[in-house]
Amino acid sequence: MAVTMWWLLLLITVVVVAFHSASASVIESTWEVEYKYWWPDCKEGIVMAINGQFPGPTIDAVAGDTAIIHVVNKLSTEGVVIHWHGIRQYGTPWADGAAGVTQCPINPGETFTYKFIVDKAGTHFYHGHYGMQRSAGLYGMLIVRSPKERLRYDGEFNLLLSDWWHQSIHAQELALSSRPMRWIGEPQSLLINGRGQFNCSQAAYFNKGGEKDVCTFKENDQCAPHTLRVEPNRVYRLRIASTTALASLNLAVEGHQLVVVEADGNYVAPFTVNDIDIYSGETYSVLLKTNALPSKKYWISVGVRGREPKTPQALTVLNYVNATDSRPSHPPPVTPTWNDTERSKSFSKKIFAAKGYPKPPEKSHDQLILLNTQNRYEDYTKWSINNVSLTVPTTPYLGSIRYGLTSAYDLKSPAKKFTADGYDIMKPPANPNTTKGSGIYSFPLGIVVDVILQNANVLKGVVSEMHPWHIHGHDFWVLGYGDGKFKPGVDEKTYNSKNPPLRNTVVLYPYGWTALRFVTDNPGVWFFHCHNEPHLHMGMGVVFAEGVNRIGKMDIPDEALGCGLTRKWLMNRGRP
Ligand SMILES: [Cu+2]
Repeated sequence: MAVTMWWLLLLITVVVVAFHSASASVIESTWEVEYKYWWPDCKEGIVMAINGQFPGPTIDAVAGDTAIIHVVNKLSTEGVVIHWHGIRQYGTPWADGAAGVTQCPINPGETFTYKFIVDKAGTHFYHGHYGMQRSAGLYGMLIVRSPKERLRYDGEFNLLLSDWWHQSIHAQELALSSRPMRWIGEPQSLLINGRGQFNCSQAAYFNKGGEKDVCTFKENDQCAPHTLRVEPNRVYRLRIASTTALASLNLAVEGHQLVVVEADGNYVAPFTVNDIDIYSGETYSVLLKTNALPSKKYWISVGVRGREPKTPQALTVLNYVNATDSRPSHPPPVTPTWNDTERSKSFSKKIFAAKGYPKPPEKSHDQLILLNTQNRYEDYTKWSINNVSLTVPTTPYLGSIRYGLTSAYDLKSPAKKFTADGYDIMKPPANPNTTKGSGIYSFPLGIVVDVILQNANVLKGVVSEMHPWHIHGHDFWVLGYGDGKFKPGVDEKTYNSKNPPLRNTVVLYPYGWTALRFVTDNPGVWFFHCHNEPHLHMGMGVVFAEGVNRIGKMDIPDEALGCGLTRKWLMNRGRP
């Protein structure tokens, strides 16, 4: 019965999309990806630039538009892909841009065309999804406007937040995959729209550094922050996205309150705060009223939460048109204490769906309880889910399933629950050894799946890290958060079934659990993983296949599958 209902909903969605596209337009561009010298934090480094720009160009579309992006790989020795974070790719799973999952990396010198419908209005972004290329700066904003915008505002700004290391991603990848693992450490700088300041502060004037540590960048420098210029007594929409590799962030605009109205492309019931927490993979829109004293300037500050911050705040300035000061005449806001987890939880728990959003289905058909652990595998450090550290295969799952190439990955699925019932999440693992694998979870279409993410202590010491989990191809309802070990049959009763927010990224707090629910309404193969770049690199993810028999009939462009066993299959196609 429930299954039929979801099919009906899916059908309606398809009809609506088809209807809308009659009036929609096409956004087409060619993007050349290459390494380039750049000064993101006033110190020379190497970034992955798109058409010579860092961050990459902003896509500005209207829901229902078709995006056609020809990605030209101008890197001399490595592949590349681009993932459209927040776009569900209904009917085009091969355009999702996850290397090894939905496509082969684009070879040096070659071009791959992403063609997909930007189905959903909201604040999104795009980024590299091969190796640690996101951390090398391969990212940009993806704004999708609603033809029926319900928010009222006078202007808007995009704030794309990231963290930056001076060590190249190649050195970082090697360090993390060495035995013993060499930790990459905390980022050197935080960037706002690709701009930060290393070893100096715009606010040194007000802290211990004094005048001598004040940044001396010039207005046109690549690291010079962009000031947000506003008029008094207006409402501005700040579209904020975090594509950090590691850092959990907190953003505040001094002297102004923020009304949170959107999260991950979904409207939320508006609530007012002095600052917001934002985890990697998340986006928010906040409304800011310019009702402060217009003759003053105000700091916008971004600082680290959740890990002991060794990285200074990123700063820029909110400037009213008639302000005259050269810089704010007071110190910037202080980022809340990094380890005040209760404060972070209370922010997460303020987020509810706006009126008019569908409630989650009442019951689920399947449940996964995914234990997140840090482990060892032959003295390598790994992150594992239910004791399997994910190794993404050479042949993309989407292609191996399409053509029935069963030797391309482990056919055995990982466990749906962690088998050792007595696992003590408060202590380092009693048996630190883990396994590696490429097995996936397979679901029929039109069912409701619950996932409970369970956190635990890391290998050593009394530490449990935060993990922002991101799903491809879907939004999920965030049903709830809890402390300690999830109690099946008991903790389900605490779920919010009334107005849980729909999101594509959710944080798993230290020593706690997070529960979410989604509907398998999108035939394809979808990554679900920790958005923390080093963690994903060390195996922290799982893969969902939905509607395997539908995948078997899909018309996947051959260009997406020119590697591994699918390449071989395509070369021999039609031959005996
Ligand atoms: Cu993680």
